[in-house]
Amino acid sequence: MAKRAIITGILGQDGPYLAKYLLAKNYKVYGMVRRYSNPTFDNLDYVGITNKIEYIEGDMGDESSLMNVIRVVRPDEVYNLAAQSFVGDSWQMAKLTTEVNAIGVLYLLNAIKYISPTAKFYQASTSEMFGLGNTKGYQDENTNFHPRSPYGIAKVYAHMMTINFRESYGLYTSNGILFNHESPIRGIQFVTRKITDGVARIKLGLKDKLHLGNLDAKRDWGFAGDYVEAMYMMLQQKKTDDFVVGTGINHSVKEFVQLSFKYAGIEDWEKYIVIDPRFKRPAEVHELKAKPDKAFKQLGWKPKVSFEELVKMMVEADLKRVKKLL
Ligand code: NAP
Ligand code: F7E
Repeated sequence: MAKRAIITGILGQDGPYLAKYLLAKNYKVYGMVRRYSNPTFDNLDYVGITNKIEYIEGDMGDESSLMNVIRVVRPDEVYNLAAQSFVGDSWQMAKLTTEVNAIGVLYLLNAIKYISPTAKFYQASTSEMFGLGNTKGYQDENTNFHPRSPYGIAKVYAHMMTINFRESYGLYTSNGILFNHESPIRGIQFVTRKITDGVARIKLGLKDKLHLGNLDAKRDWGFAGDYVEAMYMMLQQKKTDDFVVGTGINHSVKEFVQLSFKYAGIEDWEKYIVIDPRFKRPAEVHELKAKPDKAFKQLGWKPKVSFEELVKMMVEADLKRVKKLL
């Protein structure tokens, strides 16, 4: 019989890539969606699987809806990707971010514990939990957490609760501590998509300037399509565990900007950039760089798409998309 997987956050960036990966492995994939007035399936359309998913309603803020999802699906695997995932908004929406990203995970773990205790659980943890954590120039599974945003703080709660359900009740629960991963279907607020969309609009004459915040921040950026493979691999291990997933190489926002303009054929990029305090954060995470040795060794996972290939892929996709608007 086909294995059954539930993906929460199916309409976001990672959900469609993971669903496509699991469908290729013959899983029956259920996608949890919250109630919408006007749902958009654009990201699933982009990867070409909109009609291959079974949709089920549920909201991370509503415990009984999560109980119902687990009761109806009786999953073998649960991938919890749902979140208020934009760090920048989490100061203005700290309570909502906590309810969805922290308490929602407790609800989901409880639903699994009571209804489907043999289901394996993947939690989307994040490098934002490290924040200013002790660093030797990189972060790995032993690095301290010192989150800098309500987003990061809520994710630490969910991370620890995921470990606690493993230790207290013997559930198969695993945290993937993923560093930034991007793609042509990345949300438009995140800096990479904001840049590649902005560059495409500038190139095609629809925009004059690109307003950005801190250009010196450094991130370890990889391709989302590669990272969902690590999520799957974590749930296939004999022993449940937590893993850092990243490329091990970081770049500044400025480097991302320069390269994006270069791929669009624009050399004098500086004249298009406006440094805008509205996009600076109350507390910044200045630099993140993964040391993903454990994932490389234990999971046998490796990223395939380089930083340069990622930027090129995103610029080309946005040029194509923006051309259709002309
Ligand atoms: P994303 O594009 O923002 O997708 C998140 C999804 O969660 C959206 O589809 C959203 O639904 C859904 N959601 C939000 N609130 C919800 C609620 N109350 N109930 C049910 N669903 C809700 O995020 P992503 O980039 O795919 O990331 C996936 C997960 O990995 C997130 O948990 C994120 O925090 C974590 N993460 C991401 C990265 C990264 O670099 N991408 C790195 C580390 C960890 P709507 O479509 O309705 O808004
Ligand atoms: O910012 C700087 C900003 O919003 C990256 C989420 O997926 O990855 C993501 O969080 C950096 C920050 O991603 C702008 O200050 C400069 O230093 O693209 P971002 P993030 O905050 O790293 C982690 C791993 C997650 O878990 C999250 O869910 O870029 N930056 N200027 C800017 N950022 C934005 N958004 N907009 C700017 O104009």
